[in-house]
This record gives sequence, structure tokens and C-alpha cells, in this order.
Amino acid sequence: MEFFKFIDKVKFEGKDSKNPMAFRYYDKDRVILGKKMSEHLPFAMAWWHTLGACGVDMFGAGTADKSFDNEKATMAHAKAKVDAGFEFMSKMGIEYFCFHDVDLVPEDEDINVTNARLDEISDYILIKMKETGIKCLWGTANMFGNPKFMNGAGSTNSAEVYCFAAAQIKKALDITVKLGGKGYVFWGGREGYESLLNTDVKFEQENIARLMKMAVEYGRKIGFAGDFYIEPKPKEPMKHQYDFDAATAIGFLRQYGLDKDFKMNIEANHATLAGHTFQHELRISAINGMLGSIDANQGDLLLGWDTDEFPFDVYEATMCMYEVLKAGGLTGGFNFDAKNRRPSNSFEDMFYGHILAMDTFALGLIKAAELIEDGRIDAFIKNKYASFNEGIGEKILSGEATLEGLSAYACEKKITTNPDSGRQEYLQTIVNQILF
Ligand code: XUL
Ligand code: CO
Repeated sequence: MEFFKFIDKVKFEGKDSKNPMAFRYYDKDRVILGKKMSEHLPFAMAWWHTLGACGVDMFGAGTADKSFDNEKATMAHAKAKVDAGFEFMSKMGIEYFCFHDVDLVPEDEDINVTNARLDEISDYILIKMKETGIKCLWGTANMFGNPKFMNGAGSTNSAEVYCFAAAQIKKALDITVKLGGKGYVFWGGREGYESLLNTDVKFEQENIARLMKMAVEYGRKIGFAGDFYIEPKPKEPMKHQYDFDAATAIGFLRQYGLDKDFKMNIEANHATLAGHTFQHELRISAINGMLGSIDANQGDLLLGWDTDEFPFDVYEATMCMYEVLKAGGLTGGFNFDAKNRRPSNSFEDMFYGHILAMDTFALGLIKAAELIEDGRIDAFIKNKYASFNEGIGEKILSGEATLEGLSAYACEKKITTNPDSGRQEYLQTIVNQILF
């Protein structure tokens, strides 16, 4: 069964093409800084948005039909989603996918039934993977949708629910390993609180760490060699989420000895919600050796929630790729945790959304490489800290300095100097010159 008959394969046609079903910038074999675009940009389809999201919002029903000619919440529908997903990825030239357990199959009251369904669907997915060469980027367990998780999963007050969460993680890890996934994600959707009047924060955080530790132990035991990821997000659905941002999540991982097994999965829209730029979150992760993977989407600065838009902001994408290139690439990839706007409700729109996103990141990559090759920004930053390359600055860096010694130096010299200009506007001009 072919679902997307209107297109055979999305091809690169170059920047002047007016064909809506073509790439203008994503040219997978083009070499940038010694590597093919497709290697710089391992793109992934998000099972939940692309194959599941129908445009439902708080005010109304879905607008898009994703039944794929089957009755929903059946295994036949689950399989049709696999067929549609692999057809879509093949036609788009997307090499990876990401999933939650409950994106793949309908969840039953009895977890044993759900698990058997997961076994069945993952067999089917494996066949499709072999046929197409498409791979799994990461898997995760949805521990936020089920009402059981109303007080959290790892942070729940119910030991029974905690076990249920453990069972879901175990199975999601089994399936991720079975599908050869490169990573396993924890997004703590309900791991947080609304009010301190009913919450023991220390207890909850320790319990989350215990669950993660068990997940690592089990994962390593069954041969999972990839990275575990925390996906920081400050709010929504909870008022306070424990994984507020990269710095908070990294501190948590270090506190509980999880930092060797975990990295960050940074989502652009979550950075916005935390009051940071996407680039800030990437930099903080990278300098801590924890830049793992990216949920490539975009928020709306006029809205205070997670709009999960397809990324189209080339400036942001350039700054993202600048960080990724400087960090030496990702161990993970670029997952389009993005959905079409509610009125964009046709199958064609699924293609347009991903074409937009892939071209945005391809252009970002091209421009980031130009910024690096241009060298003026790097040179400026290097020179900015040059006073630490010699004399007293060198002593400070080598660890020889004491507070008394520095004080004596300052008093003797009667220091009156101010630092040189930060030259932000000049540097922004360079970015614009390269972008346009
Ligand atoms: C929610 C979100 C999730 C995670 C995976 O904001 O980003 O879809 O990516 O659970
Ligand atoms: Co995400």
C-alpha cells in the first residue's frame, strides 16, 4: 500500500528551484568541512508527531487524518503506521526514527498485552529496517500520558506506579536495543511539581536517580552501548520540572554519579521556555562533554508553550550548527520533534514541514562552516582572553597564583586599566555578512 502517491522521492534541486517537493540546500552528498552533509546531519523522524499527531488541541478535535486506512487503536493501524512511516522516511531521505513505546502500539490495561504488542510490532519494524537501511536513533518510554503518572514516574509517591514505570522503561530499553537504537531518552514530563505544600523535592529527586541508575545497570546488562539522554525542559506540563535546563540536569547527573552514562538531548523549543537561547543550551552541554543529541524544532517567542514547530529560523540553525561543528559533531542526531500547524492538515504538509526543517539545517550547516572558515569570530575570542597568555595571567592559569600574590600585584601596579571593547555589533555584522 502506497500512502504518499504524489511523490516518488524528494530530491535536491538547488536554491533556485520552485518545486515545493524538492530540497534547495540539503544535498546529502555535498562535502562540508571534510564530511558529507548526511553525516553532519543524521536526521530523524519523530514517530509521535509524524505518524500520530492529528492537530488535536485544547479547543478542538484533530484536523488531519492519520488513520492510514485502518481503524485506530488496533494492531492493523499500528502496522499501517509502520508502512506509512517507512514510506515517508524513504521518500524524504531521512535515515533515522525516534519513538515512545506507546507511539508504536495501542496501550492496553494489562501491561503484558502491551508488551506482547511491542514484541510483534518491533519484529515488523526490523523487517522494514532491513529492507530500507533506515535506523533507530533513540527510544523512550512515555511516562507522562497515562493517568497513573499524575504525580510523576520516578518522582511518584506511589511505589506501585514506580514499579509500573520501571516495567515500561525495561520494555522500552529491550525494544530500543532490539532495533539497534543509538540512544535512550528520559524526558521527565511529569517529574516536577505544582506546589511545595504537597511535595518532598529531595525524596523525589533521589528516587528519579535510583530509577535511572537501575535503567543504566539493566541497559548495560542487555548490551546497550549507546548513550542515555536527559532532555531538559523547564515547564509544561508541570509548573516546575526538575530537568529545568542543561546546567540543572548536568548538576543532577553529577550529584548522583550518572554523568558517565548520560548526555543531553537538547530541544530548541525547551531552551526557549527556559529563557535561554538554543545555542546557550548546546554550549553548556558541549563544554561539559555532554552534547549528545538534538530535538530540532522551533518555538514561538510570542507564545509561552511548547509549540514544536518545524524549524525555519536560519540564524538559529546556523548558531546551532556552529556549536555542533565546534563540538566535533553529535553522537546522536537531529530528531524533528515537530508537528505541522493545525490547519496544515494534508500529507503533503508532512513533507513540506520536513523539507523546510532539513533545508533550514542544511543552510545552517553551510553558513556555520563559513563562519568557522572565515575565522574572524574565533580570532576575536582568542584575542579577547590574551592577557592570560603571559605574565600574571599565565600564572593564574597555571595555578601558581595566590590571592595575596594577586593582591600585591594589583596594589603595586595601582591597576587602572579597563578591558577592551566586547565589539558585539561588529561581530553581529560578520554573521550577517556571511548569512546574506
Ligand atoms: C516533550 C518532548 C518529548 C520528548 C520525548 O516536550 O519534547 O516529545 O522529546 O519524550
Ligand atoms: Co523533545
